[in-house]
Amino acid sequence: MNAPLSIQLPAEAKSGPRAYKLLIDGKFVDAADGRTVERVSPGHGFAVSRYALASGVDVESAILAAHKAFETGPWPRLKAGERAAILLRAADLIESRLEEIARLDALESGKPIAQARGEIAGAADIWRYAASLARTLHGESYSNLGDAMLGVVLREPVGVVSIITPWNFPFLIVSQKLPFALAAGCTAVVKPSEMTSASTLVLGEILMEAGLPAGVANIVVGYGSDVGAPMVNHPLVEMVSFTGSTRVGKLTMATAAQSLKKVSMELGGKNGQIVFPDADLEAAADAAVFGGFFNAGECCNAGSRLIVHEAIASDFLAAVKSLAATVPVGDPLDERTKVGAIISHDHLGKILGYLEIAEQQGAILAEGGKPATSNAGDYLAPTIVSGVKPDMAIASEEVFGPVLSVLTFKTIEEALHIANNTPYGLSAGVWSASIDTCMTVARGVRTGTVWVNTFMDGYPELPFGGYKQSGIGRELGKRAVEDYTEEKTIQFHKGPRTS
Ligand code: TXE
Repeated sequence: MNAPLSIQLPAEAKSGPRAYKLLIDGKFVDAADGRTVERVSPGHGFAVSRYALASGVDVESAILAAHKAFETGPWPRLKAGERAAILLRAADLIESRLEEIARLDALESGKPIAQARGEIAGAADIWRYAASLARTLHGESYSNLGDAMLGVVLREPVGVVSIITPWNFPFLIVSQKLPFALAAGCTAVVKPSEMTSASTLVLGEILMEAGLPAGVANIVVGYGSDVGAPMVNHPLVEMVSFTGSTRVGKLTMATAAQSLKKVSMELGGKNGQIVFPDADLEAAADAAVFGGFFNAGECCNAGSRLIVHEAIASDFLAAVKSLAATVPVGDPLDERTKVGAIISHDHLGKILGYLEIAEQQGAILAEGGKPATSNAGDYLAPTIVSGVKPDMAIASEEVFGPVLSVLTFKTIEEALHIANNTPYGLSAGVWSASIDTCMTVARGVRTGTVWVNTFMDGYPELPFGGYKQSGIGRELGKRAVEDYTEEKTIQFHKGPRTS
């Protein structure tokens, strides 16, 4: 990064932070102890939102409201079509407020506005998909157990679900969880990241307007220790759906295990794009840059490792470097921006720490690596680290920043070994014109998703989740609603018992 960035302060900077309340039992309320917290836009440096800050008392109220709505409210008892109608209304309302929600996510997380719009449109599509699954969710019947027996397997909603989400895709990730829980007939308490809660609170407004009954979805804002932990601990919560770091995921799972709750975990990733000499190298270079720097690399699915055949490594790296140097970095609200602000100053420090260690271990800073000076916020241009060896920290740990590590391989076996040599198993990509090569890699990597001659596409129909320490369970896909259900076996017996 050479020239200092000049960031324009948007109109919101003059009007002062917009205030948000918690959503508990159908009402927007202040925190019981009246506390609030402000979110300063990481890209602009002004207070954009002021949220009511929940504590254990508010979590208790929210869980009791969700429990009451589940036990005695209409939601789990509605016809699936009636639940679906509300989810579809919510999707329409999301679209009607798309610009507002996208702007909030861009301001609070520092992501580019054009990208944020795509995420909100994608989220609306997921709400519609979940509505369709509400209507197709069904159990099974067994009439092959003899004349005296009819076996029926019901799919019942699991109960109250705690949903905990991170800051990198504030609106999209809650939309990968909540509509499916609601479609199944569950009720929920949602905790967005304390850094990016506004768009989830707008979702609360949308759900109320769409006609969701009181207490079915409650939203509390707060820190992991005061708000997240009691949401996981509480005896009335039956399931925890968590997206975030592998470290907190493990903690959360250990707590949930105390009362044997169901868990769904979407955690970190250290995903490799493997490039063979016979690939469309122009498309592969473009995907390397997109995969490495999308959402400033603050992305569990980031293609943070480029694993290139040594025969083309030098030319390919040159192509990737020159493309990376053209990526527009800067003001998240500028329509041209592709890489916005880093989520926080502390996080930037963590990213730079990884770069320092990589250089100490012998890797080469081939591109970027120096934070941009700006009049507001922390920015880091696309950074490429070459000469990375599989045993270096940067080859296996999640940096969560705009940093692409380049490794080389000689044989397909070696490429697979490198790709699999991390504790994570979220996704991978392979670039080759040979069907045999693509199939060998696709079958050989231990990841929940493999992209063949593409990278980071997503569809509501396709399951998403990780092998190994990238998580437990899958989101999206036709079984996403089933995750929020229990199976109940009923045996109807006719006549006298014989055994
Ligand atoms: O995640 P956390 P953060 C990774 C990434 C990033 C790091 C930290 O490496 O640098 O995680 O991000 C709540 N009980 N990913 O701080 O800490 C917390 O308040 C219950 C990977 O956002 O895991 C937030 O709502 N909840 C990831 C959520 O958990 C707790 C996406 C996630 O927080 C809690 C984001 C506790 N004890 C970050 N402590 C991905 N793979 O997409 C915290 N929380």
